[in-house]
Amino acid sequence: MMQKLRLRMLAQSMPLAVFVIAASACGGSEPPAQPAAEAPAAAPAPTPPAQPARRVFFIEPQDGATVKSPVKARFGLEGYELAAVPQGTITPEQVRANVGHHHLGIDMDCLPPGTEIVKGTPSWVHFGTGATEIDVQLEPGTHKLTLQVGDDLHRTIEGLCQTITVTVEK
Ligand SMILES: [Cu+2]
Repeated sequence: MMQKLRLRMLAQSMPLAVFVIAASACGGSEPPAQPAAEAPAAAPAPTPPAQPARRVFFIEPQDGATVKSPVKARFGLEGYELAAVPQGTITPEQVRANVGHHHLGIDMDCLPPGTEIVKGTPSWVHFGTGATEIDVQLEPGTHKLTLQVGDDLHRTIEGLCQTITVTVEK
């Protein structure tokens, strides 16, 4: 008799207990849970993998300058690492990312990205030691000078090229 009564009381109090737990879980955790759940979802959206600004440029001569031969040319590079080409044979797997060296094209245009500047091409000078200047012998007249960065395999890098025009006096 007593056991039956106790069971009934338990059964009656169960729904109330469940309700109280649900209410407290809802009311207690709701306000802090919302901002916490939104933060990780919103964070990646406004920060795409930003490429650092990079450029290669002539420090001298100036574009359009009138100069005398030999012409002192000096090169600047930003947002990219300048380094000498390693000794020996380099495999494509050994090419260092975001590292390159200068190439000066005389009366040449920028080559498309990924083009190998073959060594021994007369119109292109490699600066494989990491050098950043040269005295160039130029005939009198107007000349195009192109400065282009290549990787360890002398392959041109996208966005790292500048062409200027100079006039060499007699
Ligand atoms: Cu090169």
